[in-house]
Amino acid sequence: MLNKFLDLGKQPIANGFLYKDQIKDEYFFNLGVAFDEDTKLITQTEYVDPPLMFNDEYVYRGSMSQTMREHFKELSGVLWKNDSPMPKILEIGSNDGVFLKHWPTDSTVAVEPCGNFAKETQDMGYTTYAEFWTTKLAEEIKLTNGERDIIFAANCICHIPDLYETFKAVDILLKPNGVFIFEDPSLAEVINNNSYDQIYDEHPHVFSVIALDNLLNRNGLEIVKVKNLSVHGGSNRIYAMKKGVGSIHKSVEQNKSYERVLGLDKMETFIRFAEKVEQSKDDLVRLLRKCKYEGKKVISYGASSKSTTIFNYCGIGPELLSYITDTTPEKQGKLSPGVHIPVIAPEQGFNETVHFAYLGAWNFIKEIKNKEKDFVDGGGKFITHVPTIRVV
Ligand code: JHZ
Repeated sequence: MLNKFLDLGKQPIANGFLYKDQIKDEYFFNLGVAFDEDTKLITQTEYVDPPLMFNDEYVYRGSMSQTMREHFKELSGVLWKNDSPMPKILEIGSNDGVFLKHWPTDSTVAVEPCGNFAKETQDMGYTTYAEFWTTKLAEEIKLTNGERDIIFAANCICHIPDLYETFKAVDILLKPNGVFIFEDPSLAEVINNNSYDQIYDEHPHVFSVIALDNLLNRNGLEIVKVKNLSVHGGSNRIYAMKKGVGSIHKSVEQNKSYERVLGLDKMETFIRFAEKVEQSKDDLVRLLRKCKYEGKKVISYGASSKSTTIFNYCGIGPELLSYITDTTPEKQGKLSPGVHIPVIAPEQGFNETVHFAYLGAWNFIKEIKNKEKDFVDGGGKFITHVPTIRVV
C-alpha cells in the first residue's frame, strides 16, 4: 500500500532545458512521493513516461565532472585487473561512455535508450542497443552476445519505474555465478542531508538497502555486498547475485540495521522529512529575497536535474537568480525547465559581478570550491540547502 508523505507540486521534465518558443508546449506532472508499506520502497505517486525523459535529445553527460570521471576509472580497475580473465560485461544506461571507455570493446555490451548517446558509444566501437532495458531485450542479448559475468548500472536502476521487469531481465542475462552491480543515491543520505532534490522525474524511486533487498528477493536475486560511496551526495553500490550463489558480506546487515536506526522502514520518518523539506523551502526563498533586497547578484552554479526540483517547488525564477552557469554545451543558451532561468557557459557569467552562487551541483562542492578559488578569494560565496540553508 502506498502512503503519500510529500507533495513537490507541479514539476517539468528535470532535464527538459528549452528555447523560448518551446515554452508553450512544456510538459508538467505532479510530483508526489510515497512510502510503500509492503516493500518499504520510496517511490513516486505518478511516473513520467520514460520516452518523455530519455530520448535522442537527452542532455545529461556523466563525464562533465572530474569526480565522476575518476570514480568510474577507479571502479573499472577494481572490477577488472589486467591479469585476470576478462569478464563479459554489460552496462545498462551507458550515457556518454564515461564508465564504458575503460573496458575492451569486444567483451562489452551497452544498453542506452537515448539515441544521441548510444551513437557516441557505438562510434567508440561498443555494441550498443539503443533501447530501454526489458526482459525482451535481455533475451535478445543473451542469444546474440551471450550471458554476462557482470551487469553494471550507475545512476540508472532508480530511473526505471518497473523494477520487477528490470530485475527479471537481469536474472535472464546474468551467468549463474555472475554479479549485478549497481549504484544509486542512498535514501539514508537523502534523509541525513535533507536532499529532497534527489527526487525528480528521472528518479521515480530512492533506494534503501532494506527496500532493495525485498525487491531483489522477489525476483530470484539477493544482495551480497553493499559499499557506501560519497558520489552524488552519498550513494550505495549494491552487489547482487542469484539467490544462494554468493556468501553474504556483513555490510548487508550493517547497512540494513543502520537504516532501521534511521527509521527508513517507518512512515513516521518520512512525515518528519516532509516537514523539514517545507522548512528548507521557506529558508531558501527568504535568503534569496534578502540578497535581492540588499542588491546582491545571485546566480546558480550547475544546471542540475536536482535544481529543477528545488526551483519549481520553491517557485524560484529569474527574478531571484539572474542565470545559471553550466559546462554542458547541450544546456547552454537554453532556459531551465519550468521556471525558465537562462543557462549560460561559466566563461560568460561566472565572474566578479557575482556575489552569491547557489550550488545546483552541491554534490560536487569539493571539486567546485577547488576550481573556483578565485571566486572565493574575491569574496564570492556559495549558497547550499544541504543539509540546511547556509552560505559557505
Ligand atoms: P549532477 C543527473 O543528475 C541526472 P544531476 C541523472 N538522473 C542522475 O541520476 C545523476 O545525474 C547521476 C554541471 N557542472 O551531476 C554539470 C558544472 O557546470 O549533479 C551538470 O550539468 N560545473 C542521470 O543533473 C551539473 O552541473 C562543474 O564544475 O542532478 C551537475 O549535475 C561541475 C562539477 C558540474 O547531476
